[in-house]
Amino acid sequence: MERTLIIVKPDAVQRGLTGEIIKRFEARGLKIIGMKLLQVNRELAEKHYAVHRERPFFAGLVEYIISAPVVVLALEGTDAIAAARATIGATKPAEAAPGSIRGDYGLEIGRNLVHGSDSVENGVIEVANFFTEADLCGWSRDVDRWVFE
Ligand code: IDP
Ligand code: MG
Repeated sequence: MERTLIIVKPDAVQRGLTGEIIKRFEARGLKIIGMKLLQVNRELAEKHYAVHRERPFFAGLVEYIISAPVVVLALEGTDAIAAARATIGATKPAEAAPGSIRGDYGLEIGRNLVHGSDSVENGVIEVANFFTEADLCGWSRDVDRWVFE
């Protein structure tokens, strides 16, 4: 089972799309093992996006992510990383496929609604950046045998 960190970014929360976005991951079969609303502080934002530190958009990206509350989720499932990223869509919303979150709700790269981890290793690291093990709930879902073979 892979783990991925999903962030419903400030623009999505402000636009009232939180439920719509969570619904898509949940309906896909990904299991929510952690979820909270928080306003990210600068230190955590810079840590989360450390890989982009040298990029010209880094300062604006940090300002965006700390500007208002986000909802973070830890999701678990078979191929959770690839499945979640496909559900999210391409980084540039204008290029994201219709049916994906960014393809249905976004226009600009700087307001692309949602984050999803990009590798198994980063999924583990990013979940740990936002959740303690005690925050996570390793529950047994009754429908799991109808989702996981
Ligand atoms: P991803 O979110 O699809 O994984 P990344 O390349 O990891 O995309 O970039 C992280 C985030 O940084 C993007 O989701 C977007 O919010 C922001 N970003 C990336 N490139 C640009 C850009 O050229 N201008 C403004 N923001 C950008
Ligand atoms: Mg990324």
